[in-house]
Formats: sequence, structure tokens, C-alpha cells
Amino acid sequence: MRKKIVAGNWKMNNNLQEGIELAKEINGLVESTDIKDVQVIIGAPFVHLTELNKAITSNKIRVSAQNCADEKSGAYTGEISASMIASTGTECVILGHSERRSYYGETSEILVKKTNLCLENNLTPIFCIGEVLEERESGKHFDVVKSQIADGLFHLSVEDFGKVILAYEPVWAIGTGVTASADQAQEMHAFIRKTLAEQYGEEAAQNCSILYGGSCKPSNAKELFSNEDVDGGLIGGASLVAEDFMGIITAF
Ligand code: 3PY
Repeated sequence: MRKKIVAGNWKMNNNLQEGIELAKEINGLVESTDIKDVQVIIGAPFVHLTELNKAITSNKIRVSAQNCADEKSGAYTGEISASMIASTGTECVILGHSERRSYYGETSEILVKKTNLCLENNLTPIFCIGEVLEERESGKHFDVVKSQIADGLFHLSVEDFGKVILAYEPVWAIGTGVTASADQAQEMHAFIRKTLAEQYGEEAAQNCSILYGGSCKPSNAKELFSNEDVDGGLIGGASLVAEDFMGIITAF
């Protein structure tokens, strides 16, 4: 059975002290609320990871990085490897977010290397996919998303694929305040699941958690999460305010 997941993506926000304070606040709220079987993930900047893993006591919360290097180790000044991330106690890594694809030139080729390194280090990739506005407007959105999945993930065995979380984030809904409608989200999530079933079989497709990301907030989370193929969210701005994040976690 696939998991319900709400993952926060803090992006480049919060200094260390602010991050610890926010994580403790979320931890307290998660511990004192019946969040059913929802798994919470906090995607924090690298410098927060060690301290967040110490500060979080709830077994319902996992810590995630937002990127990792595409090489194992060596002379790559400024890079942070998957094994370094794992050594902090962190369990997940967000990969291929549209901001990394567009601002830092992350290609599918690079993402294959990063995905492999995460899996080798027992880190769960939260693999992001999604089309830009022109691609949706010209009717290419299904093809774009299918290629991103095929090029970035279809080299994996069915067993390794089973360790991956997918996040569909239409780029036109990121940081714009515009959200995909519940119908648009369901339509794409169902298409993604069908694409996975063609490659890995129906069981693997049914077991994969597919999150929706892009201006997801307490006011629209319930409607988005009520869709059969939407298993939760990857949350940007609303994950920076504990009450808002909790409003989304409790929206199932
Ligand atoms: C957003 O909701 O803005 C995101 O990019 C989540 O990753």
C-alpha cells in the first residue's frame, strides 16, 4: 500500500537557529495531533540537516536534503555528496526540482547519477517532474512528464524504483500562487501512474506515492488530496509556517 506523504521544501529559507525552532514547532504539533498514517518530511538546507535530525523526536517525521552532488567524492569544491547527507541521519533527498532544472542546468543525465547515488546510500529520492506553461498550453505536458520520468528513472530495477517518491510539480504553479485544479492534478497523476504501470507493472505503479506540488496550501490541500491518485504534497511557502504546514498535513 502506498503511503500518504506531506513533504515540506524550505528551499533557501531560515538560518540554522530559525530552522531548528521551526522543526521543533512542527515536531510538537505532529506529536500532539492525530495525523493518522501521514508521513511528514522536512526538506531543509544542508547546514540544517545534522541539527534537525537531533531536534526531531517524532517517528512520523523524516528529514530530507534538497539536492546532492552527482559524484561520489573528490575534488568537487562546494559540493555535498549523498554519503555525507546520509551520515547526518537524513533519509530523503529532493531531486530534479524545477528550480534546479532551470537555474542550475540539471539534466536527466545528471539526475540519473544523483538518483543512483541516493539509492546506493539508502536515501529516498523525492523525484520532481513537471511541465512549464508553454508546454501545457501547446498540449505537450503529458509527453514532457513522461520523458522526464523515463529519462530520469526507467534505468532502475523494479525493486529500486519501489524506493522512489514522485512529485508532480507543474512549473507554472510554483511560487506563482496559481494551483493546478484538483481535476488537472488527478488527470496528470493518473497518467503518471499509467506510465509507471507500463514500465514496472500495475503493482509497482499502485505502490508508488505521487505527491502534488505547486502553491499547495491549507485552503486547497483537502480538495487536491481527495483525488484517488494524489498521495500528498510537496509544499513550498506554506511549509515555512508551522500552522499552515499542519493545516496541510491534517487535510487528508
Ligand atoms: C512550491 O510549492 O512552490 C514548490 O516548489 C514545492 O516544492
